[in-house]
Amino acid sequence: MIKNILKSGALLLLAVGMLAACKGKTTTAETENAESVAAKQCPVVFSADSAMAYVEAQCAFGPRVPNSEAHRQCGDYLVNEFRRQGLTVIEQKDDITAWDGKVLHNRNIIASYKPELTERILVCAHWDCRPWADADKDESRHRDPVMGANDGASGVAVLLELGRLLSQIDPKVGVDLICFDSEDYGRPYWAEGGDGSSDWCLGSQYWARRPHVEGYTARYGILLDMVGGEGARFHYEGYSLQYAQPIVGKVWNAAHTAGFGEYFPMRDGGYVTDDHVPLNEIAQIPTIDIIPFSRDAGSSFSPHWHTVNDTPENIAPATLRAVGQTVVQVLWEEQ
Ligand code: AHN
Ligand code: ZN
Repeated sequence: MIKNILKSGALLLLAVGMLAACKGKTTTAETENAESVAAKQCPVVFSADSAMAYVEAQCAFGPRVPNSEAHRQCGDYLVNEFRRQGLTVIEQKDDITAWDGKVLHNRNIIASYKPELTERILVCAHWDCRPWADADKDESRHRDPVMGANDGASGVAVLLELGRLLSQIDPKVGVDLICFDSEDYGRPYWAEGGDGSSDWCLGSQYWARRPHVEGYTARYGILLDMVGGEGARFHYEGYSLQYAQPIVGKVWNAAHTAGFGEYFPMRDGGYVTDDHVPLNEIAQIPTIDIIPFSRDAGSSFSPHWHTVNDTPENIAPATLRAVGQTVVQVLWEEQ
């Protein structure tokens, strides 16, 4: 709405006073104005409190491990919440056999804004929880499930808050918010089987081979994984640079424009096998991963990763906001 007014030259004078506090988007007049650098911020505010409430709502069901009652109930909650927001929801329910021979009742949930538009942006996260807290310092807890406040709920909470805001952001493209299932079912260290990489990301592998709409494509995709950690820093992820370097540039620039540059250092991180890999390699949609980078040895993304302490108390609303506002900025800039 605000954008439409600003784009109309005839209405600009009328709009200036009204929108002075709203920091409208670029017009010729504004780009020539010295203050226009700060004036590119999107006025729509991503709420940290709302996103935090969405983390808590998911965790209140318990660990959303595939085939569990908590998983079924949370899936229903996600579908209902996106529908309540006015989005069009398609569910992909299919049985997928995992590395251990178990049949997982996989449920990918796709919430679409303006499904009729062919130009689209995809934003995604996984919503399932890992059945095994196999990185816990207490070995006796390794077969307990992970609550997944950060590893699961955080990315989905950002998707839910984006769903609430999409009509205010009013992007000029369609948007698909995709919750992938069965990401975190990769083989634990004590088990045999699997090949160490294709046993992860089962829901996104399935979707990439069989998207919810025949012939589906998107300009690009953004994956959110573990976006709620205290003190998290998001470096450039390796596969994202390999397959979608311009999108990495776009998103990191948007973070800095939105005022959250300190969370997004413009430096290389590591390579992470995550849901964006099948999207890039199978669906051929250039997709980046926003995932925290830890310089520590090993593969820990945060101190609570794959431990029983990945709980809502250890989520920082400020981190959810930094990531969420960055994606809001990206969508708002999209024409
Ligand atoms: C591996 O550690 C193989 N992949 C990281 C992807 C992941 C796990 N994201 C959340 N949990
Ligand atoms: Zn995980």
